[in-house]
Amino acid sequence: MISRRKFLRGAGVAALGASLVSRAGAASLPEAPTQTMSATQPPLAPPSGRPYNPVVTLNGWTLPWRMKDGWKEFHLVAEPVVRELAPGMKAHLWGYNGQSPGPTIEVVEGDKVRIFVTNKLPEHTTIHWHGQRLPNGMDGVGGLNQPQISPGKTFAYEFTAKRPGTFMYHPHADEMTQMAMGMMGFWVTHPRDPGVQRVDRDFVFLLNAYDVDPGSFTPKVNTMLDFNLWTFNSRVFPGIDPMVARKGDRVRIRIGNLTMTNHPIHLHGHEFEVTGTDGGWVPKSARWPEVTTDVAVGQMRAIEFVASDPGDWAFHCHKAHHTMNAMGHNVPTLIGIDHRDIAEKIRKLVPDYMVMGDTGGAMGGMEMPLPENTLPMMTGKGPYGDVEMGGMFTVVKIRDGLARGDYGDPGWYAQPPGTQAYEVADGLAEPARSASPGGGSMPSVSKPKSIELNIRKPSGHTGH
Ligand SMILES: [Cu+2]
Repeated sequence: MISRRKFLRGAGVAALGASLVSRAGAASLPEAPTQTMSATQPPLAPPSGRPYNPVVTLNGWTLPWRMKDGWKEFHLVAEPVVRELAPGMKAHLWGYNGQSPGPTIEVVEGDKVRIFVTNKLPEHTTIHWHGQRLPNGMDGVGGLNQPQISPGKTFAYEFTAKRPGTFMYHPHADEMTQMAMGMMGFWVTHPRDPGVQRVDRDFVFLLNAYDVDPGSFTPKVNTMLDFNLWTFNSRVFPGIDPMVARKGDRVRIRIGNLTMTNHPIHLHGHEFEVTGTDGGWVPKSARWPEVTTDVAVGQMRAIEFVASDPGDWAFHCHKAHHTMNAMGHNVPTLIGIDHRDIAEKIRKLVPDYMVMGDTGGAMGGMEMPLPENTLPMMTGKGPYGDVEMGGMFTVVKIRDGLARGDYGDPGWYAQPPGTQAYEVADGLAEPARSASPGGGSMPSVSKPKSIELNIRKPSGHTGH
C-alpha cells in the first residue's frame, strides 16, 4: 500500500533545498508516495492526463503524479531502503521512494514532464534518463550536464517525452556504488494513440544483481562481475511473482538490463518476437521469431507473444548460474568420484561434514544449516516437488477464462489427464531393438516383417 509522506507537506520540508528547485517548481513540491511492499501492485490507471494502457511492474509499482499547469509532475526521493529479495532474506539497498528498484514512471508521448529529485542519501547523486531525447542539461550526468545533487538538496528535471518506448533511469554519479546498491527504475512512454502497438498485458522489470555475503545485509559495491544474487527487479526466485495471462492475450514483457553482464532471457512453450529495443519499435518486417533473446548491458528489449497455451511456463535467464542464489563457486567438480571413505575420516574431525556433488549437484531437498538472512542456492516448491531454481527465474501462468485485467496468482496448473510426462513401469528393461542382420534375435522382440530398403547410391559426377 502507498503511504503518504507527511513530511513533504510540512513547511519545514518544503524549505529543504527549495532554492535549488527550478523556477516553476519552487512554489511547492508534489507528494513523494512511498511503497512499503515488494509485491506486484495492480496497474495504475491514469487518473488524469491522456489515456493509455498502463503497464504492470513485476514486484513493483508505478509512481503517481499530479498535473500542474500542463506539466506532469513526479517526485522521486533517493534514499536507503530495505528490500526483501525473497521471503527469508532482506537487503539494505539504496533506492527511490521506499523500494529498489524505484517506481516505474509512465507518461504519454508529448507529455511535458517535470521530475523532482530529492537526495536523502549520504552522498551526492543525479538521475540520468537512459534513452530519452531531451535537452542536454537534463541528461543527468553529474559534472558534465549539471552539478551533483548534494545530500539534502532537491533538483527538478524538465523535458518533453518525445519518443514512445521503453526507458530506464539511474544515477550518473558514483555509478559503481549507486547501481550496485540498487538505484534504478523503469520508464515507459506510451504512444499518443493507445491503439498503436496495443497489447492486452504489458509487464516490465529490470535485471539487476547484487553481491551480498551469506549472513550479511549490504551489497559489496566493489564487485565487478562475480555477483551472487541475480534478480528481476531486486527479487530472486521464489520471491518473484508469476506473470499471469489469459489464454489468447497478446502479452508484452519489457526487460531492461542494468547488471554488468548479458542475460539470455528464455520463455518456454511459446515463440516471441522482439518488438522494441532501446531505440524504439522494431518495424514488423524486421522481426523474427525467438524463444531466447539476449539482453546486453544497458539494453532494453520488449518481447511479445500470444499466450496460446495454458500452463505454468518457466521464464528465466539461460545462464545456469543466474538461476541460483548465493553460493560458493570455488569448489572442485566431484561427479564420478566416490569420496565416501575419505568423508568418513573427515567426519571424525568435522562432525557436520557432508558428501556433496559425487552424483551431480542436485540439492533442492537437502537441508543444510544456513546463516541468518541467507537463501538456499536452489529452492522453490512446485506442485511436484523442488523446482531447484533461484535468481532470475519465474513462471508465466496462462489460464483459460481469466477476467481482463486479473493479475491474481491462479495457483498451479492442473495438467489435463494424458498430457504429462509419466513413469514407465519396468523402465530399466532391455529396450526393444529390431533384429540385426547377423541373426541374433532377442526373445522379447517379435520379429519384424522384412523391411524393404531402397537405397539410392550416389551416382557418378560425369556430367561435371
Ligand atoms: Cu543472466
